[in-house]
Amino acid sequence: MVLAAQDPDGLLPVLRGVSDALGSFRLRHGGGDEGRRALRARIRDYLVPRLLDPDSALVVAVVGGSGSGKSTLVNSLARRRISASGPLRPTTLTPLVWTGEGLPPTLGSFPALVAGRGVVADPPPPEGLIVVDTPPPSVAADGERAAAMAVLDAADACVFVASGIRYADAAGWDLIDLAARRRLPTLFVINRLPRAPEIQNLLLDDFARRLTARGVLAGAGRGGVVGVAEGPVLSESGGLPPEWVGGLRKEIEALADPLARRRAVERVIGAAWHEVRRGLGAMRGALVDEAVAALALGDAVEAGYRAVESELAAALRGGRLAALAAEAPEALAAVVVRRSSLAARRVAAAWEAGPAGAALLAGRPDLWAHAPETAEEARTQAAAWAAGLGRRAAGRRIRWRRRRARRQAAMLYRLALDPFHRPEPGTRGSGAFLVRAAKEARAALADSWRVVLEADAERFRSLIGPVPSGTLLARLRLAEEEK
Ligand SMILES: Nc1nc2c(ncn2[C@@H]2O[C@H](COP(=O)(O)OP(=O)(O)O)[C@@H](O)[C@H]2O)c(=O)[nH]1
Ligand SMILES: [Mg+2]
Repeated sequence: MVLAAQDPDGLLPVLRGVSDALGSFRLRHGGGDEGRRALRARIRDYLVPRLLDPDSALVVAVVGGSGSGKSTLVNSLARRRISASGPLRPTTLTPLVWTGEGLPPTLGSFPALVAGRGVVADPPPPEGLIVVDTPPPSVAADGERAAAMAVLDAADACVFVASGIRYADAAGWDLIDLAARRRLPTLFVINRLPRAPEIQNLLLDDFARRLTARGVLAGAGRGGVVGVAEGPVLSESGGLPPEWVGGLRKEIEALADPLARRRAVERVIGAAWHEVRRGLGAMRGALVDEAVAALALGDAVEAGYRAVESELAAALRGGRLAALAAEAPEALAAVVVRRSSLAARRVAAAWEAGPAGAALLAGRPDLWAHAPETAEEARTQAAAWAAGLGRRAAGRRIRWRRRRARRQAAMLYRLALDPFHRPEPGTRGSGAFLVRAAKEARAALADSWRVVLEADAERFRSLIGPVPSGTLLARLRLAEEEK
């Protein structure tokens, strides 16, 4: 992917657009949000800054298990105690950047580093390199992700340090696999080897064999694997005497050779590019799954609440709620509150049947009943409806005396809830007018109940969130990809 490295002017806007698109949605229902975040981070935190400045120093992440001697080796190379090392574990709690040219932009997502904590410039590191000492994999940077993995995500090369006695432990394979997936030039160090050369050779050969079997060691043999014998740690530098790490220093300095460095960066950019392209394909698929899941969840909400709305309106029209005619408006509120619970239960039952819905319901027993604020909303609506009856009953005869108006409103209340009730003969005012007004009042009551139910449904809708659009799908494409 040399091409990618040579045409940043054309690529950068495309990559930034894709990164923005990736940041504009969440995969809440179909899964894959971790992948979305990782893909965005790869573009924003590695590809874009690296393409902007492909010739800046190579960022070398020093990673490995706790107590393998990473910090001691970094101090040995610096010949000064720049990184705390010690028997208490873990000693290194945050990444330490040893750099002669400030913080590289690829490490810009570490707030502490950006604030200048953990950045060392004196003495300068080997020319062309920025060396980053990392905490062991058990130390998280943000949330659950290991800080060492996060540094490795930002690096251009890797030094993996294993302890001479524990190199065969499973610990660290995640780091090794990530470095291999990113195609980072990687130097494998077995540290603290026994002094006897024949045992050293045995261990180095065995380690190389294991790495080759896992497919993470380029080429056969021991190229890329370096041993460092257990030596005396000097109290003033916190590292081994310089001659103990001569071999390691040579290997690390070889990474800094300008030609090798450029080739390495191109290779890593190429791998990132490939990963982004493949990741975007997967992301488009995940987005379609997300849309399908969101639509299905939304359908269940519409079906649940709409059905209850129309059942309730039909009951009112059919006189099945006639008993309410003798009750106060609070009883009208109670009816719609109970129906809200019924609708909520229907939605929850439908959601529970699928994984996306079940995930949204988890830990939310409240979703099986009406929302707490629905009772208040129902009371407000019922009171407003009842208060509006006087005006309806009066029609144009607004000059009625107050007592008469109250009587007419009460009649309308009764008629609206009990459509088959007929005013007694002799009631003043036109019977036909009252029947018409009652029909309108019924419609208004059904409308107010719909408002209450819709408000109750809102919490389900907001849990679903927006349904991804087709436009978004189109934005998750690199321009050069075939449509
Ligand atoms: N004697 C001796 N001790 C070492 C050597 N390498 C590391 N240690 C000790 O092992 C402990 C852990 O080392 P450290 O560099 O903090 O490990 P890290 O967790 O990988 O950074 C410290 O007490 C070091 O002094 C070595 O080559 N010789
Ligand atoms: Mg350390």
